[in-house]
Amino acid sequence: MTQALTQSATATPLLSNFIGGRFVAPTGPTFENRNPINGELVNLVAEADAAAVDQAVAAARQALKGPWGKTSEQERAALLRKVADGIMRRFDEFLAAEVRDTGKPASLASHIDIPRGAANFNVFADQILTLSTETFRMATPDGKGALNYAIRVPRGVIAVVCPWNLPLLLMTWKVAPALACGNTVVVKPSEETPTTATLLGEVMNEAGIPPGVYNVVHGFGPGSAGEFLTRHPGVDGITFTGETATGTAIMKTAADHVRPVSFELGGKNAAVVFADCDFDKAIEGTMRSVFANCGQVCLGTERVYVERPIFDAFVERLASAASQLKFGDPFDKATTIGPLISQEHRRKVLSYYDKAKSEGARIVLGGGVPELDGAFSGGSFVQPTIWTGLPESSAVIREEIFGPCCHIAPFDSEDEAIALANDSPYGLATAIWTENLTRAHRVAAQIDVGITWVNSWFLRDLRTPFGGSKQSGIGREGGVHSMEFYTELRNVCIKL
Ligand code: NAD
Ligand code: 6OD
Repeated sequence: MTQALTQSATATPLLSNFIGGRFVAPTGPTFENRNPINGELVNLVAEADAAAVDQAVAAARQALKGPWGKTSEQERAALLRKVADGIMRRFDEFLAAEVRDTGKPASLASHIDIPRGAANFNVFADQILTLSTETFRMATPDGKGALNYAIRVPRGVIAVVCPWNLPLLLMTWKVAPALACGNTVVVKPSEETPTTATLLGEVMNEAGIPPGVYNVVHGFGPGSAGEFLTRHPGVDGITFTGETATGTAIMKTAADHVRPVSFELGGKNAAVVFADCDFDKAIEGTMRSVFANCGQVCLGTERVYVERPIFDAFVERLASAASQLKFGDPFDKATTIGPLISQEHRRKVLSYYDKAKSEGARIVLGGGVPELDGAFSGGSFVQPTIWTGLPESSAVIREEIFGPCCHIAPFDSEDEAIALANDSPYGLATAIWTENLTRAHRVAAQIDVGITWVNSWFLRDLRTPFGGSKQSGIGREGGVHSMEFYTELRNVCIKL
């Protein structure tokens, strides 16, 4: 990284806020960014105080009034494609930064996080060029009629508040459509993963995005940059991905000045495996849905329901496959699972491992901390874990853990499987495994979630509606649905 990092007083590199097209000299406190692989200090990060957030919102407002506000859809689409190209040109830098911040295997980040970061810009560049609105002709008493047509205008300054599990992917999933629609943004990346959002500032400048269109402020939630930003009266809309409890807090804040929100929140997702599934495919897919990214995917499976005739075989095969997951250097191709994001998150996940044990679960696999040699002894690793035998009322089955673990329970009928899958305050995603497509359609329509995969998981067409039901979110993003949030419709009525 070149401009985003400077030398701090202690000689540890310092990551700056990006405001008005510049990396600004820090004025306030700093916080540490540590590598979850080994606990080593990666760099310090400049925490944005209320004044810095003010500056970022003012820069975003100024840019709306400047040349950005007058760009055509075609011009914005061309600029977004340059941003996508810029990410791909600096692929290795983004990869190294994402791996350092998250500890995830480079094989995963190079396959999902970084290419999706670029793809988000290309997809919404396409989308903005095909966006249409409605028109209505109406009769009037004088017989001459009137014509109504709708136009879309940008919402304004958008606050983008992001989590740490897929930092670049989830941030650009919101920034790209916001910019495509002509908004300006102030991004608050997670305090755990501040780097790729900052690096993107350099790419924005290289691509010719005007100063102030894309801003980044670093810090925490309450009493820090997250709260300063979402509370700011200069923000016209808030898009947030993170925990349901945080969404609740932000929604209360958004009520002041009546700001709209788009929320992608937590999940406690079920997989439903019927006896007529392709067994190998179901095992392979469930391995990914439970353990990918060390279980830190909002769409991930933490509850697996398996039809009784194949229950024992499924448990045994999944445990056998999961026991082969390999910890290690994230850049080693043999490494298939990384650490959790932080020691704090490890304490949370391990508290559920303890709870499962004390509630009498059968621990089929794992349940603790792996023994790793010196290089990784300071890392926040936990064992991949599989349980059976808990009652559905257990906190382990009801609450989102966000770790590499699942509980597997048997079912005896389709209706029972649907009821079990739906028995959750969350409603984000589900995966159904069956070779009977009539059953797949029937079951998919009855599961209360935003996204159902049949015989796959996390297979994404970015034009489709993405979001959660119940406490898993508000609104849908993706394709035209993103455009609905990032623009406001105005009707023009012309008397003929
Ligand atoms: P989090 O809610 O703790 O933090 C997310 C962001 O919100 C961070 O940037 C944080 O600093 C900020 N924040 C925290 N409190 C705030 C406040 N009061 N005001 C303003 N900002 C505040 O979430 P996390 O731990 O970073 O991410 C994991 C969670 O995200 C899980 O629950 C996961 O399911 C969810 N998630 C959901 C989706 C989805 O698409 N539905 C995608 C990814 C992650
Ligand atoms: O693929 C996406 O667009 C998306 N928002 C994925 C979310 C994953 C959650 O961890």
